[in-house]
Amino acid sequence: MLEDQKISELIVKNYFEKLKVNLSLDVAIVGGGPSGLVAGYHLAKDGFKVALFETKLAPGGGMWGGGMMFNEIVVQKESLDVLKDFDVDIKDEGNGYFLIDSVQITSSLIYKSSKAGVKIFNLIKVVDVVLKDNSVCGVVINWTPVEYMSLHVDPLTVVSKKVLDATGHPAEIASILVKKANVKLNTPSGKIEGEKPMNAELGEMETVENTKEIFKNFYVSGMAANGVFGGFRMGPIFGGMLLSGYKSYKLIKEDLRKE
Ligand code: 48F
Repeated sequence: MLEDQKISELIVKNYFEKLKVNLSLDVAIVGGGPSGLVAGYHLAKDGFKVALFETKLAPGGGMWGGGMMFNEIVVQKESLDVLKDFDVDIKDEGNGYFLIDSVQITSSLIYKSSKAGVKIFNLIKVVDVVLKDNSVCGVVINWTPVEYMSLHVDPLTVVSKKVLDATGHPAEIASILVKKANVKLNTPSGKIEGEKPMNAELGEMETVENTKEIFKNFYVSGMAANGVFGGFRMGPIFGGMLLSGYKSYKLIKEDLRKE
């Protein structure tokens, strides 16, 4: 016989165990778009303790919708190596352009990163960072509905050796850091430079170049990196996002191993 109470008990017990274990991390990833998911996948595969916080119900960020809701994405040949781990069908359209079903790749990134060991917490918004001795050492989280409804409810803290801002166009966490602590980032002006208009060629290059540690223990990837460094946007071509996620993984791994 199925007991209604037992079903609830199992969910509550397991969720709170998972949350408790993940209140202290090697890497906290903010945002479940393509760059955050690729970074998380590799970090978890290497044995680091990684959690990813996604404010929406479904992780995946801007990848589900392809271009203007046409659910196909374009990638360039430079990103094919990163795609090998994700087992997706890739259609060669010639001249270095490749096409992938956006639902297939997005679901694969989520599935594979979860299987690799990334603990994904959806419906949780990162609302602040923990700042101590001039370095970032954690994130501050709250339920998304609490934030949407502007309820006066205090958040909780997750400590983390490294934090990755993979929040896409708004570069939300870097913006919070500058706004609240007036810190100097590792950018030309020391502030958020602001995203430039569309230029796929430059945007794709820049998103990888701009993937960096911009403050002690605090990294940016994907469109957040271009937002912070003043790079161009690139629209529905996603190779740069995957490569940026991979670069952030390598940077964070090297820094964690040095410590
Ligand atoms: O925007 P998003 O997909 O990030 P990305 O990895 O990729 C960008 C592309 O999708 C696209 C593009 C490339 O052609 O221009 O835009 O840089 O995913 C960012 C995720 O972060 C979540 C947000 O809901 C989205 O799923 N997010 C944003 N702010 C927060 C957050 C926050 N404060 N806390 C938790 N999640």
